[in-house]
Amino acid sequence: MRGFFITFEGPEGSGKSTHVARLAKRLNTLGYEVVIAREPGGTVVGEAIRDVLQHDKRGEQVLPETETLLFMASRAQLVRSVIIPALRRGACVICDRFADSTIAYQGYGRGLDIKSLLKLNNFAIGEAVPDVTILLDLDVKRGFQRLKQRNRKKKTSHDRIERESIVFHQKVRRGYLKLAGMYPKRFRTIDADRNIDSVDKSIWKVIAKRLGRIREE
Ligand code: T5A
Repeated sequence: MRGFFITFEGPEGSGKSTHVARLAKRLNTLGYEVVIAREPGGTVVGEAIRDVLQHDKRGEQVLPETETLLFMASRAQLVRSVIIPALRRGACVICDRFADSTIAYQGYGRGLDIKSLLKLNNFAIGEAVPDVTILLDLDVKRGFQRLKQRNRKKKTSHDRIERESIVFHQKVRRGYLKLAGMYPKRFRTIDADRNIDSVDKSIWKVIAKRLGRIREE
């Protein structure tokens, strides 16, 4: 595949959506075709799954195994109908959360078997392995402070997974850091506890280098 596949990961409120939008704008300005996707969602089927998992009252009854398979189903659909066709065209695909979210949340957070989740992920993503994964690392409480402010502005409230305990979210954060250690070539961990422009600069440094826009250090 000729394109370039970037995923953003991190705990709640770490700035993924903010930086996905900024990076997309920058790449567009430079003349790249950019496709933005998000998980769960990004397709008609995926958005329906997102509603059940996050906002629908029926989502309250979802068991961890079922939740996992729903995230995988959304992913399988997104990969084959959006991500792979875009990469084959040569586009830059930027995905707001992807397969690592399941390992962090359902694996390290909920305690499901990591090896089984990795196998399921392989089945769901096929050949769509990210070229680079930006992990925006942030203290959990700090992330929730940001979400509180954002939700107040947008008049929204926490979704089902955001309502999990702080301990759950701390396990997720630690899980991400373990993943970054397991896949050092693909992951780049960025300290997200800085102002938006500084974080943006660090992200661009990583991406520009990978795209060959600046020389290797
Ligand atoms: N999930 C997902 C699983 O459990 N398993 C899976 O396999 C998958 C794929 C998805 C949920 O599903 C779970 C994880 C999630 O719980 P979502 O609604 O898509 O949820 O939301 P998240 O991806 O979790 O995104 P968040 O809502 O947590 O926020 P972001 O995108 O990380 O943060 P963002 O950009 O909205 O920023 C939050 C606020 O902070 C400000 C922004 O302006 C915004 O107001 N901000 C900063 N403020 C100060 N300094 C900075 N550097 C800032 N950066 C951003």
